[in-house]
Amino acid sequence: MSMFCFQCQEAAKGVACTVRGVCGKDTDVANMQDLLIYAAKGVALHMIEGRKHDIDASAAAEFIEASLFATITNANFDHDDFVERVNTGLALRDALRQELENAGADLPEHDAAVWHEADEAGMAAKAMVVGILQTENEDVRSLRELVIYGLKGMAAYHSHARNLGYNKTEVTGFMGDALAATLDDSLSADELTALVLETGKFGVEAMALLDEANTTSYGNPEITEVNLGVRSNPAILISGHDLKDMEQLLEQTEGTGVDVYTHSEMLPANYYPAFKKYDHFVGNYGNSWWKQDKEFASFNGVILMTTNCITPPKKEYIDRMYGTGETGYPGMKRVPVHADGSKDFSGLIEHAKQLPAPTAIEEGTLVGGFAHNQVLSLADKIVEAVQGGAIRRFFVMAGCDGRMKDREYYTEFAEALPQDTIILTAGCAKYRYNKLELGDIGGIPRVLDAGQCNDSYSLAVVALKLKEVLGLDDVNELPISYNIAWYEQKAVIVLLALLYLGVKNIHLGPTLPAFLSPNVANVLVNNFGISGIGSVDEDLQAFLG
Ligand code: SF4
Ligand code: SF3
Repeated sequence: MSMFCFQCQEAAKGVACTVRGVCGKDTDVANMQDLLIYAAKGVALHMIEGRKHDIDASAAAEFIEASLFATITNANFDHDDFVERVNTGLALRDALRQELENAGADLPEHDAAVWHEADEAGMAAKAMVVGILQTENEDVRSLRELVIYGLKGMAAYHSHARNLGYNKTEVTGFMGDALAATLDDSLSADELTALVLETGKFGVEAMALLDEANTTSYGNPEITEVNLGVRSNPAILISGHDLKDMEQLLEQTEGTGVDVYTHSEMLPANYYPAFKKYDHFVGNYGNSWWKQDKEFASFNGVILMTTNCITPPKKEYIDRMYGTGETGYPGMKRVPVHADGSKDFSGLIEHAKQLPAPTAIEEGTLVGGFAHNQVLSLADKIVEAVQGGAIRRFFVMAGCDGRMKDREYYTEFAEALPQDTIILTAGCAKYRYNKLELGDIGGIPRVLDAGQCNDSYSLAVVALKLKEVLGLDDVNELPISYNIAWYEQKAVIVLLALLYLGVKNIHLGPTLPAFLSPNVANVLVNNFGISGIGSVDEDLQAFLG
């Protein structure tokens, strides 16, 4: 058995993981993930046909979204869960097919629309012939996968919005259309390139929807000093990106004597008015996802994963780890869900009460909460600082963190930036420099954290607003440079969204995606000025002249 996965920045040797994922994903899981994406494509073909006959597509859309999300890097490592998901998809596809037949519609003929396997061995064999390498032309393969990875990020963001009651059928419809388009051998490279850009357009829509969902539900993030130390109560550590889970956890832990802390991408929950009001919400514990082996161990209490990134849990703490949403890991417990979709954290609370309080690993505070509303309330001050020369340039350093040594570049780059520059950040990339003492410019901190990776949208809103206030014609005339770090597929949709918004000359690191063929990489270089990173000195020189 072999596998082929090159969807993240840590793809083995910068090419692909073929024996076992650097992330810890094994061959069986990788192949079953491929089969799930294939099942989702089959559902998509029927969804498209069904639309012409007014057949309800909501279950199909939800399945496609969940499948894309569950296969994102570091979300789900549970082989049996993927087998079950594939079977659910086939049942859904066949039910839709029956409805199409009843309506006298055309029935999709592609293999993805009709295949069946009787057992797991057959499914494993099928998985081997529907993966990425089935597309022989490397440029077509590259463009198809670029679309699919963008869709994975889009699905994650739309799913968080959906959990808050926000659902945009244009976005979910596009996910189905684009996924089905990756099966279409008649599409030219130019047509697929156009589809890549359209994916960016819908990425903007998904992120705008999630921004609306988050801020309407929980208020606008505001400047906040987040505590990094610990208290002496037993506690639950919540990680991932889902704010609806955060809300329910805070509600259910209130008054129980169990404290709540955030880890990694949940840090920005500290910035929301609706969450800050809870006294038992203590602050943030630890750093970005890849340090969880040490930090989950020393946290001592219960750990709740709402989304990626999970690293293979150590035996010291897997028995106190719980997953929800699309997450999965063999041996990790699941949070029970009530019939109305609400979650039952009572078991986690009782479990936490049996466990010791967290061991302190840091103290002090860190400041964040600079999403668009907060930044725009400081707009006058910022514009004055830009026009008066106190702020020379902004550096967008959003995106992901990862365990590779060459990511030290981002800490060094942040340290080397001159004092009259400001870093705009979002996503777990920030952990490379958010605890450095970088000072402020006239009271404006030099690192402005907008929030999670999806809140990179906030940075785009700020850029567009600054363009308007400064009376510029083009967003690229702003004194903003982009030095973005990527790891998984949410960063792919953020990148495609920025390209759609017309942002040029983005530097992407620490390495360019393995899934970009040389020709596709050339298209991005020639049309959008995308480049990789060099040494800190060379790059500073290039950015600042
Ligand atoms: Fe490798 Fe990344 Fe795929 Fe994991 S997600 S198997 S590390 S390319
Ligand atoms: Fe981080 Fe996984 Fe991407 Fe949401 S938690 S940014 S890597």
